[in-house]
Amino acid sequence: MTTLTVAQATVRFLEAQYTSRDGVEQPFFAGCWGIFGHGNVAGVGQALLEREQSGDPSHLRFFHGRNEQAMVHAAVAYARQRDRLAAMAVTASVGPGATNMVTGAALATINRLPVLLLPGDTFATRVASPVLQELENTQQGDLSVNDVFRPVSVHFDRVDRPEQLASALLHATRILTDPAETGAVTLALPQDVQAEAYDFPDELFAKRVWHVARPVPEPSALARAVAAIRSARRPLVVAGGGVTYSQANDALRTFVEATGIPVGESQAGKGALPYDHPQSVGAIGSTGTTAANALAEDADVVIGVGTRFSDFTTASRTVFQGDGVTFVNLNVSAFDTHKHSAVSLVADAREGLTALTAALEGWTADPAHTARATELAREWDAIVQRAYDGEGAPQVADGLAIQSQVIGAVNELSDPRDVVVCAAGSMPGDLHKLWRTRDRKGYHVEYGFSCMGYEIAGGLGVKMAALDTDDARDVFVMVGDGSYLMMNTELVTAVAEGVKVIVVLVQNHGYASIGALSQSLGSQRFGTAYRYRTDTGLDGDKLPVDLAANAASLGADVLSASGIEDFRAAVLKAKESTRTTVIHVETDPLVPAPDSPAWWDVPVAEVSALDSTREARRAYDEHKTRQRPFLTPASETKDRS
Ligand SMILES: Cc1ncc(C[n+]2csc(CCOP(=O)(O)OP(=O)(O)O)c2C)c(N)n1
Ligand SMILES: [Mg+2]
Repeated sequence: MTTLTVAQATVRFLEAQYTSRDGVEQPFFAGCWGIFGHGNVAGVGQALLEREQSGDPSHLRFFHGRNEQAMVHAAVAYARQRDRLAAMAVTASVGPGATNMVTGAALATINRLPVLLLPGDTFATRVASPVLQELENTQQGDLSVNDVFRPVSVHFDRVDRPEQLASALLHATRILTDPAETGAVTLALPQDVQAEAYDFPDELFAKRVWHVARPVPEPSALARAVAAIRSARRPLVVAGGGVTYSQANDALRTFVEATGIPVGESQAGKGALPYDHPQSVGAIGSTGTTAANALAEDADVVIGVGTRFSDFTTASRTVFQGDGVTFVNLNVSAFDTHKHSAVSLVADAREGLTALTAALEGWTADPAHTARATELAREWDAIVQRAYDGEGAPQVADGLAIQSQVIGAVNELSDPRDVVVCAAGSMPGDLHKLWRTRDRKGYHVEYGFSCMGYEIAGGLGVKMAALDTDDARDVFVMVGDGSYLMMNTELVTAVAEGVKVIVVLVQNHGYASIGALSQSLGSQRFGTAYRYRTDTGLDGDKLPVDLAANAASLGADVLSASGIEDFRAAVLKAKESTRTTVIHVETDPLVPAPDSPAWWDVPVAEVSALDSTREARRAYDEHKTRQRPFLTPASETKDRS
C-alpha cells in the first residue's frame, strides 16, 4: 500500500502507462498541460510539483498553457503526430477553466484522437455549496458544469471517492489506447477528492503496457470484400487518417501497385501516398482535385480505408455517381465500415490491406483505368504549378500576394519532411487541393472539427511530438487573420518552451472562406469582412489592426513580407532561425484557388426577398438532385463481369 492523495495517485499512474505496437514500446502519457485555479492548484498541481521535485527522470512533465482550449488542441495535435501511440493529459480548474476545454474535447472525439481531460469539479462533500463557479441546478443536485463533457467525450467519469480511482484510470487508458474507441476521455476530479489521501495498492502504479491492437479481418468478411473488388472495372481507394495512424502507408502502396487502383485522399488521409506517386490523384470531395473527382464520378467500387466519409470527402454524397456503386470499407471501427451500405471489413488498415493484397493476387484493375488516373493526376499537377506561380490570376491590388503563391512558396522552400498545420478558413481547402505532400506526416490539417484557433496550438503540439522523437522537422502553421484573432495565445507558450514553430499569418481583413461561401449562397459576403461600421453597416475602411505588432508583443520574431518575393525570402530566413517566427503576409481575399466542380451542401433560404438568395436557391435545388442516399445493401450488388 502507498498512501497518496487522489491527484498524486493519478499522476503516478499516468507515468507508468506504456503502449506497444509492432514490438515498439513507449510511454503513453508524454506530459500534462495545465492552468491552475482553486479547482486543481492544490490537487493535481501539487501532485505534478511533487513529482517534478522528486528528481525521478520519468516524472510526468508539466506544460503551462495560456488557454485551456488551446492546451487541448496542442495535446490532440501531439497525439496525431505520434500516430496515437502517445498522448497527453490536460488539467484545468473548476468552472470556466473546465468548460473552456469542451471545444477541444469535441475536436478530439470527432477526429478520433486521444486526450485525457482532467477538469476539476466542485466539492463532492458539498459542505460549503455553492462554491465559487459552482452551477446550481434546481432540478438535479448531482449536476455540475462538467456534465457538458459527456456528449463530446468517448468516456466520462467522475471520481467522487478515492476507491473509484483505480477502475476509472484503467477504463480511461484502455479506451484512449484503443484505435477503434479513442477520443477525449474526461475524468472529472472534485477539488476535495483530489486532495484526499487513501491507501492505494502498489500494483496500481506498476508499469503497465497497453498493446495497441492490429485486428485482422474475419475470413468471410475478407472474402466478401475481395469478391466486390474483383467485380470492379473502375475502382478507387479513398484513403483517410486511419491509413496514417496505422502506419499502413507502405501496405497501401503495395496494395495499389499490385492492383493498379488509384488513390484519392481525405483531409486526414492526405499523405497516404506521396503526391507524385503515379496512382495518387490527391484530394477528393468538395475540395478535391479534378483528377480524384473525375474518377469518383464513375467509380464502380470505392474502397474506403480508414475514412469516416465526411461530407467534405463525399462532396455531400454527390461525388460518387457510378450506377450501382459499391463501397468496401476497411476500418478498425465497425461504425465506419457500415457507412454507405458498404461491404464491411473490420480490421487494422495495415493488416486489412496486406490481406487484400494477398487475396487479390493476380487481379488488377483495367490498365486503361490506371493509366487514365495517372494522366488526370498529371493534368492536375500542372494546374497546381500554375497556381504556385500565380499564373492566370487576375492582377491584384497593391502588389499583394495570392494565397496559392503563399502555399507554393512554403511547399517549395520547406523540406520534404516539414509539417504544414492548418484547421479553418480558406487555407484548408486550398492546401487539400494544392499541397504537394512528400512525407506521410507532412500534412496536418484538422478538418474533423475545423476549429478556428487550433492552428498555433496545434503546431506547437506537432513540434513537441517531433522533438520528443528526435524527428528534425520544421512546422509551418498556416493561419488566417480570423483564426489568429480568435486564438494566438500559445505563441507565448512556444516562446516560453523554446519550441520553434513558423507561423504564416495570412492577413486578408476577414473571412476569404465564408465570404466566398456567403457570396455563392446569395448572402453577399454579409458579415465576413473586418471593417469599420458606417451608416450602411460594417462596410467602412479596413481596420488599423496590426497583427505583426501583436505577434511581436507576444515574444515571437516577426517578419513582415510585402509581396511574394519578399515572402519567399522570409520563409528562408525563418527556416534558418531557431526561434518561433511569425511571417506576416497580406493577400487578396478575392482570388480563389483552382478547383473542381464539386459541391458542398449548405442550405439556402427557401424563400427570400433578395434576388441573390433566390438565384442561389435555384442552384441549390439543382445540386440536391445529385445527392445519393447509398441505401442499396451491398449484398444486392450487381455482377459487373
Ligand atoms: C471556432 C470557429 N468559429 C467559426 C467557424 C466558422 N468559420 C470557418 S472559416 C471562418 C473564417 C476564417 O477566417 P480566417 O482565419 O481569416 O481565414 P480566411 O477565410 O480568411 O482564409 C469561420 C468564421 C469555425 N470554423 N470555427
Ligand atoms: Mg482571413
